[in-house]
Amino acid sequence: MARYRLHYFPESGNSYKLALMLTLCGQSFEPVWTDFGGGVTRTAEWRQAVNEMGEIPVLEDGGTRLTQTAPILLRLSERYGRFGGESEDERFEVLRWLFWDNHKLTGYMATYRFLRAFTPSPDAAVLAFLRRRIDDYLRILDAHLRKRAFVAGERATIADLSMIGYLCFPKHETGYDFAVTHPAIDAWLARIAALPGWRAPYDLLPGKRLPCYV
Ligand SMILES: N[C@@H](CCC(=O)N[C@@H](CS)C(=O)NCC(=O)O)C(=O)O
Repeated sequence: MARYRLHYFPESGNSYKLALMLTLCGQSFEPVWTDFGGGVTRTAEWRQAVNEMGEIPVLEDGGTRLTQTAPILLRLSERYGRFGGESEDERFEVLRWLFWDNHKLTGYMATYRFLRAFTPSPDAAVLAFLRRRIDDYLRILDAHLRKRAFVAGERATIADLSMIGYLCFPKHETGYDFAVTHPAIDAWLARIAALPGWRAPYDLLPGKRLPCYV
C-alpha cells in the first residue's frame, strides 16, 4: 500500500499544492477521487470519517489523516529536506507568505474561480467583489516578484508551491491571462514549471471533472 493517499478532486488547487510537493520530492501517492460536486464533503458521515473540517484535501500519511495544506507542506518540507527556508529570516518569509496565501490569494481565488467557472449562474455582484480583491492581491504579488525570482528569495520554497496552487489552471477557468496582465507572475509561473518533475494540475489530479460553465 502507498504511504500517501490523497483525497482530492481534480479542480482543487489546494489538492494540487500537495500533489505537486509530493511529486517534486519524488514521492508517489494513491489518488482518492472525492465527489465534491456531489456534496460528499458536506455529509456528516464524511466529516466524521475523513475530515471534521469538511474540506479537501486530506492527506493520509501511513494511518494518519492530515488536513490543512500549510502545515502539511511544512511537514513534508522538513521530512524531505526540500523547499524549506534555510535561514531564520527565510523561514519567517515562508510562513509570512503561507499565511497570506491561505487568507488572501488562495482564499479568494479559489472561491472566485469556483463561482465563475463551476456554478451555472453566479451572482455578478459577488463575482465583481471577489475580483476587485484578487486584482489587489495579484498587484501585490506581481510587484513582489519583480524584485526576486521566487517568493522568499532566489530559491523555490513551499510558499511558492502554495501560492501557485490556483494560478496554474487554464485561463478560461481563472479568468486571468497573466502573460498579458501580470508579467512578473507569468515569468515566476514559468520558473516553477521548469522545476524538475513539475506537472500541471490536471495531469496530477485525474478523474471525473466538474461541469465547467465558461
Ligand atoms: N485552508 C485549507 C483550505 C481547504 C479548502 O478550502 N478546500 C476546499 C476545496 S479545494 C473545500 O473543501 N471547500 C469546502 C468549503 O469551503 O466548504 C487548506 O489549505 O487545506
